[in-house]
Amino acid sequence: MTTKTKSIQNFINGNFQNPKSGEWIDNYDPSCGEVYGKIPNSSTVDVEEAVMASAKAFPVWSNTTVDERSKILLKIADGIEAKLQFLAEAESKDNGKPVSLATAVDIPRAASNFRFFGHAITQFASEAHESVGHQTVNFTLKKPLGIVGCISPWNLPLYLFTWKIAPALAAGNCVVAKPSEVTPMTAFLLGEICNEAGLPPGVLNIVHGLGHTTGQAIVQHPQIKAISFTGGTATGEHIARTAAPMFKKLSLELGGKNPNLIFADCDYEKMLDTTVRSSFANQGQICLCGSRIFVEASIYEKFKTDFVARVKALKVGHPSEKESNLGALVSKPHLEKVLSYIEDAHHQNAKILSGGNRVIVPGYEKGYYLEPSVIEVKTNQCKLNQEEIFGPVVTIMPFKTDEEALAMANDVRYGLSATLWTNNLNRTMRFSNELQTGIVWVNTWMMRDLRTPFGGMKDSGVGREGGFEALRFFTEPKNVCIQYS
Ligand code: TXE
Repeated sequence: MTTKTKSIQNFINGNFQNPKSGEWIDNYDPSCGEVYGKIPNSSTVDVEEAVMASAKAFPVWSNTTVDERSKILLKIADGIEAKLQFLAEAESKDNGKPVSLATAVDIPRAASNFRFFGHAITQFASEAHESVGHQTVNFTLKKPLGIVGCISPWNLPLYLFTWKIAPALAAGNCVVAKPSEVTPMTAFLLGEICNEAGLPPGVLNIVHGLGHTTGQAIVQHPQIKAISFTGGTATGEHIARTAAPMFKKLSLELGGKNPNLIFADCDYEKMLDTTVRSSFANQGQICLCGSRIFVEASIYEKFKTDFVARVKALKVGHPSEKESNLGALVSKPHLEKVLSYIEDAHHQNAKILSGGNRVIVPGYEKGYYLEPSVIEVKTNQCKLNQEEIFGPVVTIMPFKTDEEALAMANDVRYGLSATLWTNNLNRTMRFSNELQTGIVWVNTWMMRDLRTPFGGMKDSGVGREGGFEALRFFTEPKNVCIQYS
């Protein structure tokens, strides 16, 4: 198998197969804007087959010893690592991200997800409660849910796909999963790695297709007990509406509009380096990117000059070139969406300080390249600060007091993460308590310890992934109360 593979297939019951309808969707290479493959346009029939395969595999998989499950997950991690370069190139071609980024971050992290949950399941203990005086002891069984659905987005394809699948499998569930139709390649390649690692047929089934058909079929299937979803907030709302009346467990990781709060007492150079990354890593297509930058007034002009100079030095280029800091955006519709926000900036009394234009990369003229863009806004209440753009676009504006900074940080519908740059301990503690976000980074960004709870407040979603939180989500706690005499 090579990254030049034209058609990818569904992975059901350990086999690769075409969609029953015989319908296919074009798969684009964002670096050149051309179709380079076909993916199954799966229907309810394919999803049904995947559910049947899962149902058949579940009794054995859920009773497999923790040691055995752990061993298989660790082998999958090894398999991903053994194909690091191959997978990184495939991810880059499918998504437009620099190969260097996929090699350093996406693929190693996908392996870490399997390795982490392979170990975590061996430590997933349950509590016992002795009721003294009643001669009873309670303990909690943690049963796998059965068949679960995992639906992932296009920005960090294999990274987020495995972030859901690994804990689901570790906990003894069987999985019907759908990667984004925009970036399906590495999920397809994972099937072979799972077979090589000895994952029994039917334990993981990967069905490709569109959200409103294939994804919808997964969400509404009565035998699928839980949905773990990462994607847009509007899609999350729709999924919640479908799944709630069926009383499915739901974990929704949705959009973000994260504040990056910069105080004059911070370590300036470290802040500047990290802020360039937290603004534009992965072309700004990470739900954790700090897209609203608020800077204390006393250093605002200096920051503006230094930041813009650093951003102008970033190189946008073909994802395979080592010097490219930014590759292509994921798709034409997404590029157009991001551009529409930039074009609208002048209606909002905002000023483009840097970037704002498409980049034409010689030899790849139809690729979806965009300059990293910095926009100065006058108010937090503008569209640029209130809506998730999800591209290489950040806004900057000054603030005078801690109270003003905190109020603006929280004045948005989203609540995923916040970054705080300060060396003041009292401010750190006050903001950590008051910021309405699921994650607060202080003097760092995107340092991920996989044991920590990951997720957002407000319209950024419900539930937490990561560590034992994920294993709790993918299990049903059952209390057993025994009275003795
Ligand atoms: O995501 P969708 P889109 C944000 C970002 C972006 C916007 C829209 O702002 O511009 O969302 O992106 C599947 N039932 N994020 O439209 O549609 C779909 O096939 C079941 C933030 O590309 O939410 C894909 O697998 N599934 C985000 C997945 O949902 C459905 C990352 C995500 O796609 C479905 C991506 C349905 N009815 C975008 N409809 C983050 N939080 O990191 C779609 N899907």
